[in-house]
Amino acid sequence: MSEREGVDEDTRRAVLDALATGPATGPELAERLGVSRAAVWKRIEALRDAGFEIRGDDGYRVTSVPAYGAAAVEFGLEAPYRVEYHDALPSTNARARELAKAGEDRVAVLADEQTGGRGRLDRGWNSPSGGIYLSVVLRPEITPREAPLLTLAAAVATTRALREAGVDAGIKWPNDVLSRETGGKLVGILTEMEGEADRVSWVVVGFGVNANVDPADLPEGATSVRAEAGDVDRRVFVQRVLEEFDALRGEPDAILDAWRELAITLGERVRVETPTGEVIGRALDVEAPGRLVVETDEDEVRVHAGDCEHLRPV
Ligand code: BT5
Repeated sequence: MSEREGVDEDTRRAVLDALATGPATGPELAERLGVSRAAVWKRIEALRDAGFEIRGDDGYRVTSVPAYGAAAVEFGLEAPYRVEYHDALPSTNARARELAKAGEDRVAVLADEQTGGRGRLDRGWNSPSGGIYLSVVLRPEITPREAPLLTLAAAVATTRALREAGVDAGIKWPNDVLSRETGGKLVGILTEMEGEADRVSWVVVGFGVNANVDPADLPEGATSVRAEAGDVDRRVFVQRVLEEFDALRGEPDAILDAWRELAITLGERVRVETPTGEVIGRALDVEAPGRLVVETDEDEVRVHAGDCEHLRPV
């Protein structure tokens, strides 16, 4: 069950945002937000129930934030997303698709674990408790062709958050984030959408981050933040991902520049399995909306989608 049921959504978020900026008394909050004192009090009590410690002697002041959860991630979040949290879900992307089909926008679905996590091409995604499973619902004004840029932006946002957490992460085209130390996969991104030829109706961008989990619970070739740099504060990590992702959205040039800077694929010899065959050569560049430019023995080839493997130089 989500934490928001039965509570007025605007008041809920407004009280959280007001508390994040500093202490305020009940009457001050009521006046600033244009609601009754009873509504403010009800909201404060609901936050306490959700695990916040809020002192009330000299104006309400947050003295402790719960480790994880919807309100915990929304508290101090500098990006316009409502957060929905579940202890367990089959797949946060599946839940996000439901919300998208119901017309929602700018929702971030989070789960502590997934029981039916999905990768691309219907592959599975191991999702033990302690990882980060995050799916963002958006209704951007873009064409379906431009949607891969969002996947690149998601990879950039996660890589930045990982580096802030002390992990030496880099991006492998198109959407894997790996450890540059061990080569293990830390993050997978799955973008799904619905729309017509010229207009996207909604996009769901799903992030799977091997955060505070043991590599023994992951497939071979995977690593985790815990193994590379020690446990991370998932609340802060999710906030940073959402903030970086939101800042990049709608800035195609900034996305591509940032992607190039964080990529480990450019300059490498690669083998890319595409739907129409295999391409082997040197990865030269990435172009909008996410094509990889590969220099083969004969030609320069532009690859739209596929699985990419880095080869040793010959
Ligand atoms: C991906 O697929 O890398 C995209 C994964 C997206 C997962 C997120 S979690 C939140 C949201 N909800 C979902 O249901 N999905 C999204 P792909 O490139 O196809 O990689 C899948 C392959 O990676 C699998 O076939 C395994 O070999 C391997 N794999 C599975 N779980 C993994 C893990 N936790 N870490 C690293 N590799 C894994």
